[in-house]
Amino acid sequence: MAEKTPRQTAGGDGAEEEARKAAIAAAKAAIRLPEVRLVVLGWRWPGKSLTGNTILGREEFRLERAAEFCVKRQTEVQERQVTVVDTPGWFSAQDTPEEYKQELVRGASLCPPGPHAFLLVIPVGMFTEVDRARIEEHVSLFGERVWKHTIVVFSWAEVLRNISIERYIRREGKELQWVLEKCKRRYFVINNCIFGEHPQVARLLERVDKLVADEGGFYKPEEVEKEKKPVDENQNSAKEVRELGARPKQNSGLSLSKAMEVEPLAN
Ligand SMILES: Nc1nc2c(ncn2[C@@H]2O[C@H](COP(=O)(O)OP(=O)(O)O)[C@@H](O)[C@H]2O)c(=O)[nH]1
Ligand SMILES: [Mg+2]
Repeated sequence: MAEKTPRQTAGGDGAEEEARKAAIAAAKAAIRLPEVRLVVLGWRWPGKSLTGNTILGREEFRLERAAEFCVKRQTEVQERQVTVVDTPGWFSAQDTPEEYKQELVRGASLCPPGPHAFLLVIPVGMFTEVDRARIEEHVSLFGERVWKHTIVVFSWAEVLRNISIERYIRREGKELQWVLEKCKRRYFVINNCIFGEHPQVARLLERVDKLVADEGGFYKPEEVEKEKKPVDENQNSAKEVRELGARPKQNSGLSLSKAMEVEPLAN
């Protein structure tokens, strides 16, 4: 470590300022979180739980259509303590009962002091205005700041076959673009057909490092509570718990092909 000499401090010229900026940039680039806390979001059945398993490298989350509660799991991944909170998600084609919304929001407080990133899992396929609106409705339950900590994770990417993810995004149009713009075009293509040792998990965790460096920390659930109006308990009169026979979100007409490795993008 170079010591600061009196000459350097007294100077205050452009060179010193440049050096200071370079040091900050280097420190930012070198951030490697020893502990990573993630919350997985999305509608039901796009592959949230499987994405959680891919990240943890173990079958920690059950793949169930009628999940009702958030589940937290922790393990060491590449010398980091990684926590994943899997959430039940929302219904793609019907209203989400208030109880489920509250459970969704609870997910963020399950990994104190707060998640570094929310992984919004979107299956590659047809993406409609309804999908966009439902993402907006449910992600916004965490407050506007949640977008600063959100990374879109594309699942079912093997259906793309020879189409690049960039082309897919362009082709899907403004609804999907809207979601990507909300999270500063942070996205990652995960291959859930690959289980175990694979560089994709390290790359995803590096994305989280970068997000934390860029956005200056993690998402704090309590700050968002202040930002939002308190939930009116009286609104929640419909106490009956509806049957959770959620159907899978229909994927696009793109046919499922042999699994291919989809490299995460360098952006
Ligand atoms: N081929 C393929 N199947 C997937 C992918 N992601 C999830 N699945 C399957 O889709 C179904 C739903 O996955 P799950 O993780 O339980 O969805 P969740 O409801 O969002 O948690 C399961 O049968 C998974 O095996 C993927 O990327 N590719
Ligand atoms: Mg699940």
